[in-house]
Amino acid sequence: MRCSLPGKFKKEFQLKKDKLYHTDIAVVGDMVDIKLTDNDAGVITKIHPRKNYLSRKAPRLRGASYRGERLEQIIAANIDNLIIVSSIHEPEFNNKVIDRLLVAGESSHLNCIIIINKADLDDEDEIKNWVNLYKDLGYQTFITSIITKQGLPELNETLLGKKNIFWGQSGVGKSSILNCLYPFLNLKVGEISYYSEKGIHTTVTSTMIKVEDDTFIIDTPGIREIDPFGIRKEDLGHYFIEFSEYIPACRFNTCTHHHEPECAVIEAVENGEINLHRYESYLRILDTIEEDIIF
Ligand SMILES: Nc1nc2c(ncn2[C@@H]2O[C@H](COP(=O)(O)OP(=O)(O)O)[C@@H](O)[C@H]2O)c(=O)[nH]1
Ligand SMILES: [Mg+2]
Ligand SMILES: [Zn+2]
Repeated sequence: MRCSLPGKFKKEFQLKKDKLYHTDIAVVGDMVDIKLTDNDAGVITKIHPRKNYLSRKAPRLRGASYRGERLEQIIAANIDNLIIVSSIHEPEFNNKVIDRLLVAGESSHLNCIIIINKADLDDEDEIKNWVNLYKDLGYQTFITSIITKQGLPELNETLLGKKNIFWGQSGVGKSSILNCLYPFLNLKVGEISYYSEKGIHTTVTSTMIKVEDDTFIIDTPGIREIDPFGIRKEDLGHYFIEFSEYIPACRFNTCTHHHEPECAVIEAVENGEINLHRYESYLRILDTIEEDIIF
């Protein structure tokens, strides 16, 4: 139902420890109360508290002056599954993108599921080691193909009765997979999200679609990057789920597992208990967290 959002909801800011955060007022997935103004239109009167939400640092706009404050952009709320979609080739498999999305999902308390698509392009079973890595970590991991239909029935089962948000690089096959599962969606395939020369992408809002009773899909067209919001350096390790058991044994409780002496995480990497690729992803993300964020 088409609803308007009264002005009083529109400009809300939240003050947390001396810093201002913009809060997106009503987002995809929010539960709201509405008042009917017509047979098929209404006004939002209340937005209910969120069970969880997925957010990212708002992209920097050219010429905008940020005086230290960080803007949080909420993408969707009250989600069950974050479906991280990747492909074996075209585009080439990229574990660092998966790990970054896992951090976003873990820090937002979502159930993370990994899809590795385009299995039909994997002649040599190159992907096996990656699949085993994520399965061993405990993530449900599907290898799929829209050509052979491999993995799709199992994926379908997993989505049932849940609110599922699909995320991944452009071209990995998100729309194609959704079309296979739910042909009536008729999503456009092969659409490259548009970026202007200045690197600012056009605003495309995500939408939530009911595909079966109690089963919902959120597609995120045009949103390419996710830079997790509000994670401190010393907390990042907790979102690499296999690090958690080692972290308490680090000498310093603010250990960032980077250079500190007697770091149990680094030890576990050195003796092969933590996968080196995962640790490299960790270091890469750690490097992008700014020191001066105070929460
Ligand atoms: N070989 C192969 N190609 C696929 C598969 N899934 C999608 N594609 C192709 O990959 C391209 C991008 O797909 P699309 O669904 O638009 O990706 P999206 O950007 O993630 O939504 C299209 O040309 C699809 O036909 C697959 O399983 N195997
Ligand atoms: Mg698409
Ligand atoms: Zn450490």
